[in-house]
Amino acid sequence: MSLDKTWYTEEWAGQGSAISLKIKDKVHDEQSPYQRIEIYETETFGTLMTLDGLVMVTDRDNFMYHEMMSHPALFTHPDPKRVLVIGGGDCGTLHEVLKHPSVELAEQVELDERVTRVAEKFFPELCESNNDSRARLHFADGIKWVADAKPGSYDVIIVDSTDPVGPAAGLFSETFYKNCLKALRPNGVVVGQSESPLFHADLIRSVQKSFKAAGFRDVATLFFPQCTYPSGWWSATMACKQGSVAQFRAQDSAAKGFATRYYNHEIHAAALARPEFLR
Ligand code: AAT
Repeated sequence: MSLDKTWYTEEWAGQGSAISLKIKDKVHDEQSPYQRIEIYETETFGTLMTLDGLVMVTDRDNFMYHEMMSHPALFTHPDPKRVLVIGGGDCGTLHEVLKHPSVELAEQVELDERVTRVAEKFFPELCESNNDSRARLHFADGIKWVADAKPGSYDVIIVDSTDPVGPAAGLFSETFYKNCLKALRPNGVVVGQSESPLFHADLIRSVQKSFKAAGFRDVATLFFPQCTYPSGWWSATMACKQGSVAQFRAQDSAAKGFATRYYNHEIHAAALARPEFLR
């Protein structure tokens, strides 16, 4: 339901709250085999993509999400060379991953090819690295991809998925995490978007428990702002096969030779601090 037709409104189911963005125009609307993909031009957040009526990405604030989904995991791994991104069809996470010079291969496995094709047209800066010789774009189910992966295929797995309903539900399960553990090399790190700390604390606890039950040695949740996602506050939960997720290459991070707009080594450390209600 919209306030009126110049506003895009996403009601946050069961939370008695919503976000509204003032729109100038709707520039694309299609039903793919998997979901409805809509693109709006907003007054103050640039281009907006929604999937089944839910905000996926806006020009103005996607950097916080994409940077926090990638750099903490990549600076936790001692030497990330082979990276798998599941979902992430707008290619924003892939773009961040490819900023790391150690990365030799970055594979993205997105269910819906149309999300990527539409992003190439409307979010060209997120898709800027799609032709990097290290990037491989596959269009397939990430759950099956990981189940079928050769053991020890990846150093880092990033699960940049939609909310835990429909085809993404299995990306939040212990079985999937077990398959991630198998697909990772010995120093492997996995990170998945884990929804809003304020609205979905139970989901965060269950993701942490499932990573542990799947056999990961250590688990931690990172917290960061994401103003167009439900509650405006978001999380990513990271787990490692060995060592501790609190240990990261802080010096390398401080001396990173690439630009970011949110992430830095201090933000990384701060994002690992747990609010009292989530201890
Ligand atoms: N980069 C921020 C955008 C997303 S979109 C997440 C993507 O996950 C979608 O393009 C969707 O098609 C894809 N996806 C869902 N299930 C699967 C699956 N099983 N295998 C592969 N890809 C999948 C993240 C949005 C966060 C939402 C916040 N409310």
